[in-house]
Formats: sequence, C-alpha cells, structure tokens
Amino acid sequence: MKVEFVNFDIKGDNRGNLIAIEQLKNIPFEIQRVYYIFNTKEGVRRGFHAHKNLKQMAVCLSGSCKFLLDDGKEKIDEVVLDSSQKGLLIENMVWHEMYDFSVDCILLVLASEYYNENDYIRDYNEFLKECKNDR
Ligand code: T46
Repeated sequence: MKVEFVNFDIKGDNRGNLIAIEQLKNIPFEIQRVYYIFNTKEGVRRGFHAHKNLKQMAVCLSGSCKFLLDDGKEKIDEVVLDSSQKGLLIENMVWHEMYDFSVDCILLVLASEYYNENDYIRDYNEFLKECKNDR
C-alpha cells in the first residue's frame, strides 16, 4: 500500500507562516465536512474502522499522532503525522486507527462527505470480507 502524503506550500514571510487548503487543488476531492480531534487522553487509540465511500485528508496542526493503515492486503503499523505542512490521504476502504497522540495534538480532518454512520465498517472481519468482494 502506498502511503500518500500531500505537502502543502507554506506562504511564509517575516511575520510567520500561512497554508491555504483548497478543494480539488491541493485536496483531491470536494470538501463537505471538516472536523478536528484534540485533547485526546494519554494512551487512547481511536478509529478502528474503514469507510465504504468517504475520502479524507488528515493534517496534524499541532503536536503529533500516529496512524495504522490497512487496505486488507497490507498493513502499515506506524505512519507518523507531526507536521502541519503535510496531509495524509486516507482513501475509502482503508482500515485506520490513530494512537500515540501528544497532549498538544490537534488533528484536523477534511472529509469528502457529510457525517454518515452507515458509511462506517467497524467490524474488522466484515472489512476483510468487503475487501475480498471488491477484488
Ligand atoms: C475517521 C477518524 C480519522 C459526529 O457527530 N460527526 C462527525 O463528523 C464525526 C467525525 C463524528 N461525530 C460523532 C460520532 C461519535 O459520537 O463524534 C463522536 C466521535 O466519533 P468517532 O468515535 O467516530 O471518532 P474516531 O476518532 O474514532 O473517528 C473519527 C471519524 O469519525 C472517522 O470518520 O476516519 O476520526
């Protein structure tokens, strides 16, 4: 599985930095929803699901966290997100878990669809079955 990062251009000057995020420009989908995860307690692991259709871009605006990514064929245990200049693309049908959140972590997520619980696959065996059906 290819881990796809997008590097955002910094519009920096002597006052500091600015990054602009634009749908279908540096984000490869139309953005319907934005959410962010912060104040995550020590030792917490989140996620444990895949999405049937949703595509997402995760950006760690502050601090750091790690992702586990699994496309049903290959599992990558540790993808580190520790830069506000870098987005991690999470395609649909990728099982993901997030862990090792630093206390100051603010994880911004841009999503291609509105929130829809029916889009979640929360059972790992069901996820593997769906992956096989897709092939
Ligand atoms: C994902 C990873 C990276 C809403 O009401 N609206 C929303 O847009 C979202 C994302 C969540 N919620 C509610 C549903 C739960 O009651 O917020 C609560 C926490 O959501 P969840 O347990 O799904 O959080 P994570 O961290 O396990 O997963 C989230 C996203 O839900 C998911 O799509 O890919 O972050």
